[in-house]
Amino acid sequence: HWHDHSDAFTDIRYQKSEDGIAKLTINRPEVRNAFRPKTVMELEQALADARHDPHIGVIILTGEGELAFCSGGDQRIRGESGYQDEQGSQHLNVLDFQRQIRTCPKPVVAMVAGYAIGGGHVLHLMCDLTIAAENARFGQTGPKVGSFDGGYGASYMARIVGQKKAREIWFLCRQYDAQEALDMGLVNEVVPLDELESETIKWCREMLQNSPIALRCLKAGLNADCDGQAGLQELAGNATMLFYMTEEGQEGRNAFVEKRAPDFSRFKRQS
Ligand code: 1HA
Repeated sequence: HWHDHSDAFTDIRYQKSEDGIAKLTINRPEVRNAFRPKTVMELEQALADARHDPHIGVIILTGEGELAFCSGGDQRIRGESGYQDEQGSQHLNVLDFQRQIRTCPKPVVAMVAGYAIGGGHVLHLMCDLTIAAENARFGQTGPKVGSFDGGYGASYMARIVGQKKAREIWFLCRQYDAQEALDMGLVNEVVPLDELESETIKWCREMLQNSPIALRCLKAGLNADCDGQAGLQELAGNATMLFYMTEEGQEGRNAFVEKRAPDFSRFKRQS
């Protein structure tokens, strides 16, 4: 079912299906799929590829194995100002990847078995949908390990679970099981572990049946409610794309290229 495109990668696996699904798998099970800067750079590269591949309609983000989706930043290589790469520079580059998920015009689905913890929990939050296995466990650890994500990790979490619950999750650093996550609206569905991938693919295929432009405009509209000017940019970008697809929009370009005055008179003024 999956074609492999992982050759350039060490920390992730990148696969595509014939029917339009891309799958990004964090592949560091020995550290519960914690990410280092290289992991994040590879995820960014794969997600950019999936976004720009016209055959891909939906993207799955997951972790290797049954024990973890992702346990956040690799604490072994955390330096004084970020997570250290192989050249010694320090990064918090997962924030860029969060925005990349957010602004990807195709749905991104988190497929969670085991732990989605810390920065790994925020990654599942950023995804449009989350399908969880019964063994999934969710939570933040920042205040325990000397970190916090006050960006989307706080404000968008509160949009999902509400202010009281978001403060509980961050201030107490408890872990929540799959059923509790479902009750909070943190995940869309809980399934037995051995059905996790088939159920996730079923959800993906249902979305693949629907209008891609409708899905991308809805994602932009749902984002715009929380994302201020960046959200409006995304929404307006879709409006521009649709305008470019009209004869009225194309008349402006044609007139310029043909070095004549544009004639918009044949286009109806919509009421
Ligand atoms: O907050 C941010 C950011 C905020 C703003 C901007 C950027 C950010 C970027 C990142 C982050 C963060 O992610 S901070 C939060 C970092 N993550 C954590 O605090 C979670 C740490 N891990 C755990 O709590 C637990 O390991 C676990 C609940 C995920 C799993 O527990 P379990 O099943 O009991 O396994 P455990 O024995 O703890 O772990 C297995 C192995 O994986 C251990 O290594 P070993 O003793 O076998 O050599 C463990 O050390 C390793 N491991 C697990 N998580 C991490 C890790 N190694 C490095 N980093 C990890 N995050």
